[in-house]
Amino acid sequence: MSVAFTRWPDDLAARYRAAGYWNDQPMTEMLARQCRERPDAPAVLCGEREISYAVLDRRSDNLAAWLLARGVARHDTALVQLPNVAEFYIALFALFKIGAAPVNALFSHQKLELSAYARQIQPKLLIADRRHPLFGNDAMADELAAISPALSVRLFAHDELEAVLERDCGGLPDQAGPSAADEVAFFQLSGGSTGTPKLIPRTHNDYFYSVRRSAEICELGPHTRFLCALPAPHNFPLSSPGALGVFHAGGAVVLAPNPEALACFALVERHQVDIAALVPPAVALWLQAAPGREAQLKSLKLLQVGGASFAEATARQVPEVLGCKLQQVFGMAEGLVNYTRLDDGDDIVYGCQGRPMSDADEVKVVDEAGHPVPLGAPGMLATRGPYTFRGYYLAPEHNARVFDNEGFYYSGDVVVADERGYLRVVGRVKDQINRGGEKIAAEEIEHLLLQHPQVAQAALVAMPDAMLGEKSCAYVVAHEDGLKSVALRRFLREQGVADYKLPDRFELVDTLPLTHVGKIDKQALRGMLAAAAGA
Ligand code: AMP
Ligand code: DBH
Repeated sequence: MSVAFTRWPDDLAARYRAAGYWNDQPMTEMLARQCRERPDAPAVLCGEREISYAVLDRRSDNLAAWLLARGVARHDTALVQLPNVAEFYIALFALFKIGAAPVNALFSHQKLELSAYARQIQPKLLIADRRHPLFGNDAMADELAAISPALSVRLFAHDELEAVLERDCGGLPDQAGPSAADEVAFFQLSGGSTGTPKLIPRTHNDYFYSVRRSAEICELGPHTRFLCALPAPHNFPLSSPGALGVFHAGGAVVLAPNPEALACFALVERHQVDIAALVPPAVALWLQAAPGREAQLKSLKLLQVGGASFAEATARQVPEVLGCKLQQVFGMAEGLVNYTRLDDGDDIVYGCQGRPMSDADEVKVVDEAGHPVPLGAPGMLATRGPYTFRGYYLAPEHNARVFDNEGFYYSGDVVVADERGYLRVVGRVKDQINRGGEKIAAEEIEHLLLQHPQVAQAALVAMPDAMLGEKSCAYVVAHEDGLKSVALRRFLREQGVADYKLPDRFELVDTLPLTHVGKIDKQALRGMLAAAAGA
């Protein structure tokens, strides 16, 4: 049986096909085409390794055949956690080739996140890395197998996986073949605003379109050398236009383990990188490190910045200090991606977050009652289109809250639109902290804190931070005096939550402010933090 998910209504699906947005091809097609046109061109540059399209294809065949022989097949699911290494893309294509749909967890994810994903997709396959602290021994894999009784195949980097990729399978067996283009290709991760991390089903049709259109807007081609320094599974460096956009265009992806400036500058110089994607805090580090090192960055033509609010004053420094053009990107793993265009004027490029990439993106900016606000006024962003999902996986109640009856998704962003459709992100209504592009669902951390025997009440809110834009602060009411923030931090870590979700600060208080309906007044808490920061 295929993976169940909320589909687009027939009339819209027909329209997206008729307009050519959906072309009913699986994403394996981009690799097949490069293997015909430029098999020996580099696809991935990773450390000292240069992996050509032919090798990417052959190694993903080898893995696909190995998986098929072990019973992993069409419509199965997989949990994959790899760092920024070539094997990430090899595994992705291998899974596409056999029609198995992965969740690609971030390498920073820990027990809680992985368990939550496993619970939802019930994977048959686990691909993980022995160098991750969770997978040094088999305890975590066993735990995942207890959550997902279907989990029968495990494969680990840094030894076994590479051996499987090297073992020549002599061509894919007949039963191989991707899932239909209108079925789930993989699950993207949501930054979330609820207690459990949510999954976003992405089909070949919708994702491939977003990749093709993104590659076109960013003018990628066989000349492209794209630096992927953000976590590879993230929607931005994967698809906006990201690595998949590069593969579609026949260029090469240069992998960096992280956005650290000096190491990235060296890679830019060595591989003549012309486009890179960063979150705002990483840009700040690059801006600091660049003076005196301009020569290393000479090949860089375009810096894409997205994931969190980018201050206009910082944005304006990009061309002068880094010697390249800026493109702002406002996207979401759920779908809609906005870009400033390469030929947009300065006021647009520095002053807003771009406009939707597709003519078929429908965007509404509405008030609390769902009525459109006047142009230029702030309102909630709602959207639907050929690559915006129609529902989180297995989350009917949450879906009922974030979709309206026309199928528009409410992203939780507050935006201002101008008459040309350009958007400025000015606020947020979702209960989320955006820590320099890493999203934290307040509720997830509050639930964990409430499991501590000493904690009576907990509220996580954003506090302004010069570097990250926002950090997180946990307000906690304890049952008794004497509870320490170190104990709370240790408790959260023991629960197995990713480090970036650990509160940057704890405030132990006697009471929490309440709204007139008796809910915790986060607005007031944020006000208290802002006042403290201003003082
Ligand atoms: P996610 O749902 O985890 O993929 O995160 C997407 C969210 O990140 C958006 O809904 C925005 O809240 C935020 N975001 C992404 N890009 C930008 C940007 N350029 N400026 C401000 N916020 C952004
Ligand atoms: O933050 C994001 O999720 C994001 C940012 C830029 C994204 O998903 C994207 C571009 O595609």
